[in-house]
Amino acid sequence: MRIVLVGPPGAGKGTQAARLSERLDVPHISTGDIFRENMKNETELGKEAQRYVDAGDLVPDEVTVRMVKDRLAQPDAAQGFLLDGFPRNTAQAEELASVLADLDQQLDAVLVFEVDDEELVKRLMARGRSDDTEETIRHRQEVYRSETEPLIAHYQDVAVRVDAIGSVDEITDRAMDALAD
Ligand code: B4P
Repeated sequence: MRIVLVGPPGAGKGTQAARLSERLDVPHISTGDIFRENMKNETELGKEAQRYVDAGDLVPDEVTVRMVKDRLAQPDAAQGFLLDGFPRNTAQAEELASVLADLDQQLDAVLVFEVDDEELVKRLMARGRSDDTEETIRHRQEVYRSETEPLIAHYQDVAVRVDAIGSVDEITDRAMDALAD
């Protein structure tokens, strides 16, 4: 299966992607995790990404797309993948479409996680990652509304909405049900 997870920051994409990738036996590819790993190890990519992640801005498409193309070229992604946090704007979606077209592949589903803003702030403040300050969270929400939300219409043929409020187990079950439909 080739699946994309879309949702505002704190919607639980990372939480659910880890569980879904295990159930579906496909690799979990999180652009946020790859950036954080590179920032921790102070690689060139990490240094390039740091200021954008800290500010809650999107890392430039050129950097992000190159990174995702490299990851998708690895053998474990040949039979399927769960993309968590990519694409995050229409330019990235077009790049992904062109990579998949070259391989004669297509997306099976785009899961859209829905959570209201107040619940998102509550979750992220409780987590307390370095980019989880109230100001940065609000900014990431704005970036989501302007850059990422238009993807839902872009993917209307394969998009499925998932109510992402409830227990982690309930949401996994809803996502699995949505994929089975
Ligand atoms: P991401 O790593 O994608 O982070 P996120 O959207 O904030 O988090 P996510 O939705 O995965 O929430 P999580 O499961 O952790 O992005 C971080 C930054 O990286 C971006 O701001 C940007 O700078 C950069 N970036 C990433 N991808 C990019 C791209 N494609 N292009 C450009 N830049 C990019 O859950 C959040 C919290 O909620 C956790 O504490 C969790 O325990 C809790 N939670 C989860 N499910 C819950 C539930 N059901 N109930 C209560 N709490 C729950």
